[in-house]
Amino acid sequence: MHEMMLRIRKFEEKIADVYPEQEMRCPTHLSIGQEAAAVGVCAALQREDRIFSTHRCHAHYMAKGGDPRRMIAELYGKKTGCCGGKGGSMHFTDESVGMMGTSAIVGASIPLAVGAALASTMQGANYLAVAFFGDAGVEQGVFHESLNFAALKRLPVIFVCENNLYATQTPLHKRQVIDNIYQRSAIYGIPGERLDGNDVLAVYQATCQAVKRCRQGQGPTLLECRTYRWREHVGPNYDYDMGYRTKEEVEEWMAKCPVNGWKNKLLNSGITTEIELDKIARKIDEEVESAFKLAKADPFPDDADLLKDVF
Ligand SMILES: Cc1ncc(C[n+]2csc(CCOP(=O)(O)OP(=O)(O)O)c2C)c(N)n1
Repeated sequence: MHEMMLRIRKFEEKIADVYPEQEMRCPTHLSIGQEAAAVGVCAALQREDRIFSTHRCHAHYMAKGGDPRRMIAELYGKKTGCCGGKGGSMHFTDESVGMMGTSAIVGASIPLAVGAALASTMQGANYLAVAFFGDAGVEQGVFHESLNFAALKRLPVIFVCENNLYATQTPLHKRQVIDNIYQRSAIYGIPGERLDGNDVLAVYQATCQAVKRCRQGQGPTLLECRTYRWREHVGPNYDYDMGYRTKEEVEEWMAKCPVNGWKNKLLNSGITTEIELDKIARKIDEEVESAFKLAKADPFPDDADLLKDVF
């Protein structure tokens, strides 16, 4: 889990570094600071399990086993990208690892995951489905319809709300009267839990429980992972100057960095050493360099194929 969180962090930091070069021609929403939710959840899943994501989908794709080299090619709009260069940052799909779809429509991942879980049940298949969504996703009516239906049919679906406290520049308390996302599960008769979304182990353990319930036919679970995005809503920069949050608040959350927090726990418990972790970090640095170099050199889609697989 440490390696995957660090991989996500380093790939996204590199995206932020090169984004101003204007060679990535898609908007990009970074998850720097939120890595533990993606990694903790996906570590509890099997390859055949299916996930659905949002505009902020890089971390989910990598955590589910997606190929970062194909991800970077996608951001550069190249033929070798996970959607042939036609999806860009907000529309990753890769059936080979169960990344079934991402949508920039707030809340859209929720009914899609419920549909996949219904299909799994109807087909007698073993896979379960996960919907990742932000705290604004619960403001969509479809959140309630989906939870109700999934609870009623006891579908194998896990609802994962990454509550980073903001929807673009609007804080949670200006949009919702009560700060109780996880408790909304109760009205549909399913379990709901609030987690420290920066604690990868806590997220992993809660997801394992939810997975168990799905596999035993006990139906859905709602997990609210409290976390924080360090960079601006869309784009590579820090946004202290925008006035909707303070530098102090961002720094407070940076001190709760999910990557460093877990790294320190591993070191303090003697499970690993600085030398081992340095080796992992160097290996990832090489992956990053190679992925960007190859992706930049890759060809764009052929003109004749531009309308293929576009819907
Ligand atoms: C249905 C819909 N309404 C509005 C938007 C514009 N929009 C894009 S992202 C966003 C906020 C998303 O916040 P949240 O779901 O909490 O996710 P986060 O960006 O914090 O990860 C909004 C309102 C949209 N994409 N879709």
